Amino acid sequence: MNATTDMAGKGGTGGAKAPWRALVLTLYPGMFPGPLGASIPGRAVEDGAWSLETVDIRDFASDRHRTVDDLPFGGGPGMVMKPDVVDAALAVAIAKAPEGSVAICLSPRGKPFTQDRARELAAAPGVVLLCGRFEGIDARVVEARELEEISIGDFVLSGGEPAAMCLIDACVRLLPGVLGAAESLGEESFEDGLLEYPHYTRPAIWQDREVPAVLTSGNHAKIRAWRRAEAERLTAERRPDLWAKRQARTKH
Ligand code: 9D3
Repeated sequence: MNATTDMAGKGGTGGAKAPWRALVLTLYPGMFPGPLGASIPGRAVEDGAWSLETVDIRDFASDRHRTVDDLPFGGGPGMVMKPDVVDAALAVAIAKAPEGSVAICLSPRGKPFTQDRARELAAAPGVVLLCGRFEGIDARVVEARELEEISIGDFVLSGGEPAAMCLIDACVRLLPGVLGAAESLGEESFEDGLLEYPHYTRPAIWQDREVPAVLTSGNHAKIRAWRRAEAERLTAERRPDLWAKRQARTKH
């Protein structure tokens, strides 16, 4: 037995745990890692907390033109990704993925992505993410592979890739050891369904604008109360949906 097997499962800091794994199926593998190679997710890859692998869907086309799409049955605009090609790519990705990984299709018709789902996916061994292009993917392959369809919001992207990057980013920052202690603590205070209060730093006067006087008063009880009131005001104003939920929950 060597040092590595000795440490297995001991929860030490020696990187003994298998990395969280993201396998991304795309027609544009060159878009990755993109923003996931920088900042927090980039550092976390270097630290061995997670890994990213792309699968080029076009490699699974079977004709000499490497066709991945075809006309929609029933007519209408645009093209549809072929089920046989997408399924062959999925078979390879799922075989590579750790047991228990969650298979997802990024789709504008999917269920809205949430922080709760990010927490659940971060707790899984990894994800297999199918990025659509054209009008969409043949519905039969989504059904046959029991893919969970996820959307990142009510706006139209050019494809699933930027949505996959958002999902991965949201999960990766929740992996153990990825955020520093200070960043993790900040997390909890804003998980009570409120938007954040506004932030200020030096200089105390900038372009004739002063920092709210309470923040330089040294009265920490008053500062806490001001921040809470600002958070509530902003939430009620900008996010009536969140505000209503919170009112129902806390019965103020
Ligand atoms: C006119 C019909 N369009 C649906 C709104 C077709 C269409 C537009 C854009 C089909 C796919 C796309 C590409 N978008 C995604 O793949 C996507 C997406 C999005 O556009 N918004 C929010 N979340 C997501 S997840 C994947």
